[in-house]
Amino acid sequence: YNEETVARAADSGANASARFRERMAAQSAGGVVDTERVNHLASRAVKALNDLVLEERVSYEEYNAFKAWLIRVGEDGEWPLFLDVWLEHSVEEVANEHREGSKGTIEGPYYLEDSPEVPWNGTIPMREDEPGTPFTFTGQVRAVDGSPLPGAKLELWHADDLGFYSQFAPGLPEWNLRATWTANEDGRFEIHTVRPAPYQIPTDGACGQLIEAAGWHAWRPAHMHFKVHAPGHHKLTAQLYFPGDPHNEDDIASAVKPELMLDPQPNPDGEGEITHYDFVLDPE
Ligand code: MBD
Ligand code: FE
Repeated sequence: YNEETVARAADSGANASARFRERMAAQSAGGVVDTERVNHLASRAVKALNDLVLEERVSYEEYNAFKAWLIRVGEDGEWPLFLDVWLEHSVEEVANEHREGSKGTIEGPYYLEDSPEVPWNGTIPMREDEPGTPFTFTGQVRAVDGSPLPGAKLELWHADDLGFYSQFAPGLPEWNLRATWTANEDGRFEIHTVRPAPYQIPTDGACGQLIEAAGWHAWRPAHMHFKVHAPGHHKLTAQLYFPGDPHNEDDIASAVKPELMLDPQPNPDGEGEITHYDFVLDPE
């Protein structure tokens, strides 16, 4: 890819922050503040940081470096990235503790609502010369009692073969590699797309600065994001992964689970690879 299409942290961060703000604004029903709960959580958070300073004997030099870095996270618009990479997995663990159906995992910073609708066996919007291995994905959406859920909606978004997400990296068509399928009368779907590449979070912003300073790495294994929903059922947010990816064991976002592994095989009926995965939704 050339200079013009180079993704910059400040751009993807600003987009992620703006999109998040829009979604929150659309949802806000003027929620009542639970003073007790805020007091409890905020006090514990402040205490945890104070304990850290005291236990680790943090210096003014370290304190000021931390302050400068926090300011930069905001300037780079990387609060969504930072929080989704290093905190969301615990929130997801709490939220889905009692799920009976398929495992979920984190949403991450790059979800967009209202992606283009395609039929139950449709192809994802992609460029004419979209790089990457053609990938067919079949499956069924079911309830926990095993009954199929006809008309279930399945949203998919994933990075391209260079690890870029449309609307967060420049130079990509608006809805590239994002779509919504409607399952057929048997709850089945058949997705046609290309295999995503491993994803490196932006290295030129505040998160990248932290990763470099701490000697960490910036990689997530290749993954496909899903939201699956049907009337009367809890919406499932998940990601699916590919066996053998070097970062399945050390995902920077701690979002890989053994139940979320695909098993792609050469497609006997066409180009590229084919895989199968069923989604089971919990009743509301
Ligand atoms: C991603 O693509 C992602 O899925 C997460 C969780 C964080 C950063 C980038
Ligand atoms: Fe992702």
